[in-house]
Amino acid sequence: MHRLMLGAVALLTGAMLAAPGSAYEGVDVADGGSISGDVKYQGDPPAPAKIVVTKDNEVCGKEKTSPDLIVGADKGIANVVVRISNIQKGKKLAPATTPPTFDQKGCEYAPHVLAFPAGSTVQILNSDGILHNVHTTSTANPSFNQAQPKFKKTIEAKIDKPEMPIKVQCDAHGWMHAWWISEDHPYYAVTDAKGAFKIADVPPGDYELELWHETLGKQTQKVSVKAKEDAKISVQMTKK
Ligand SMILES: [Cu+2]
Repeated sequence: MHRLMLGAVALLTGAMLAAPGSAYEGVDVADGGSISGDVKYQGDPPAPAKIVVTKDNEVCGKEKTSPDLIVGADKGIANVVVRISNIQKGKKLAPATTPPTFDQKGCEYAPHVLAFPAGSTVQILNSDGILHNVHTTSTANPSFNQAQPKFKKTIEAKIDKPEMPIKVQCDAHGWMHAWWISEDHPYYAVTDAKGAFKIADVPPGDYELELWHETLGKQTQKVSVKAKEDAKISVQMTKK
């Protein structure tokens, strides 16, 4: 290829990488604040859905509680992804010190929502000793589809690009599903069993928080973070 053309291609590639919204810049954050709080169900939550198990009962049991909406005793909602949706600059997106782990146990995926930095290699375990399968529906990343027979204790899935949510399903057990969240910045959390979350080391500023739940959908909330202070957020979500 002509030298001039190569130069033009390099320029074009550089311009594409610098497109707005795609470039997150890692910097030192000395005076960061935090965002913490909880996500609660507004109104009376529906009774958890039950799933009748018709296969591999000796390992999977006879009945499962659907993981698609888990509301605790105080109405805290588990498995809500809470993330800053408009941050351009902040602490570096460091690779996880221990790789994200995703298990298949009692014919359920654990955790149900797994968030990790893009570029991570997910360690997929099979604690059950029966055949499972991990099948993702992806758009930004290649779809991953691999059976995991009992003799194969760990398989790996490298997720290079940011993408959320990535649905994960087991083709052998129709009720088994989960979500992977691949992030291009480190400001995200997944609510615990009480609906609580915390996001730390946020540079002072005004942000938009995005909350996503698989059956309750998406909503946003503005938040102001001050240096070395905790911004408390309480959000309610409900079925639409
Ligand atoms: Cu399975």
